[in-house]
This record gives sequence, C-alpha cells and structure tokens, in this order.
Amino acid sequence: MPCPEPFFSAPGKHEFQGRSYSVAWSLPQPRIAYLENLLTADECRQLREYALEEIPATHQPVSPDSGEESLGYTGDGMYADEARHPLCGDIRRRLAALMQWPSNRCEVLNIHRYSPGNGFHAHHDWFDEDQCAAGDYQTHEYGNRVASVILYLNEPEEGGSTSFELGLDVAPKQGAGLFFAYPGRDPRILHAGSTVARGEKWIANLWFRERNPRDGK
Ligand SMILES: O=C(O)CCC(=O)C(=O)O
Repeated sequence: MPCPEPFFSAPGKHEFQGRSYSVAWSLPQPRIAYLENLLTADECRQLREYALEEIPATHQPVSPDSGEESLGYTGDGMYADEARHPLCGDIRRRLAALMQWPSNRCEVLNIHRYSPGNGFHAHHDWFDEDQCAAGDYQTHEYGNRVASVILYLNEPEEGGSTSFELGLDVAPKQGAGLFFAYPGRDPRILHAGSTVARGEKWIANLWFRERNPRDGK
C-alpha cells in the first residue's frame, strides 16, 4: 500500500526545496523517523500564539463532547483555520511535499497544549473498523489515516515524552517532528503522550489520509 515517506532517511543533514533538515534517527519497521528543524523557533511561537487565541482562556479538556477525554486525551486543542492563519496551510503543504504525499490528503493541523498533569493514554491514530464503516471523521471520503507527524512546538520542563509500546521514548525537541506510518492499521505503532510533570507541552499533529475524493479529477 503506498504511504507517506520522508524524502530522505539517512541520519544527518539534508536539503529539500531550499530548506535544511536533519534526521536524528530512523527505524525501517515499523516506519518511524525523528526529523529536526521541520519548523523554525519563530514558526513554533506563531502556532502557539495562534492556538492561544482559539483555546478558551479557562482550562477545558479537549473536545468535552467527543468522548476523547475518556481515551485519556487531556489538555486543550483546536484544529487550525488556514484562512485565518495561512502559515498553518504553508506548513501542511511543505510537510506533505517532504513526505511525498499530496497535500490535499492531509488534515489541517491540530494544535494541542498539555499542562502539568495532562497526557494521552496509549492509542492508535487510525480509525477502527466500526468508525470506518460508519463513515466517522469523513472516512468514506478520505479513507483512514495512514501516517502522522507530531510537531513539537516547545519543550516541557519535565515529562511529556511520546512513548511507543515497542520500547521507544521520544523527548520533545522544539521544531522537530516525529513521523510514523501505519498502513493497514499497523498495531505496532501504539503510542502515548506521557504525563507532563512540569511546564507546558505544545504539539501540532499532521495526519495523512489514504485519499482525497477529488484525486484524479
Ligand atoms: O503528545 C504526544 O506526544 C502524542 C500525541 C498523540 O499521539 C496524538 O495527538 O495523537
């Protein structure tokens, strides 16, 4: 099954479309890669500030009506409105190109703030069979998620790693992105956001879908 894949994977520095990136490390199976310099410090700041305008000032669990909190996803989150903040669309298109995937098969950025005590229990980013059968999350139109990039917009003071059940614990580095692919609902990619002990943790998720209904039109 075709899947997003970074343009380069050897550890070290690479150039792509006039920007420099580094691969800190990369695993072939399941496909996981930690890429640095995906965002500048200024872009990270702009995304955090934009999200703060949208996130209610009072502390709210993410999507209180969606049941996501019962999955252990706590903190505050929002989906980017690219018309209001065009940088979010620029980043989506830039990362889609880097991952060699059509940008119209990527969801808009999902920005999330974890405060101390917040985290996300072990989960998969893909939608299960029942969700796909019901067409939840526009799965009838766009298919399932097949890959993710978690962009780290800052570094928490303590805690807040992204932790994979297969034994990987990834510390957030500002501007870096953790790419992982899971075509066909690969169960090995079970992961969690460890509880933030001190400071805040900010991420932006970019999720890649199988298709776009306008493909080929
Ligand atoms: O916060 C993290 O490190 C993981 C986030 C995550 O898995 C998600 O938002 O789906």
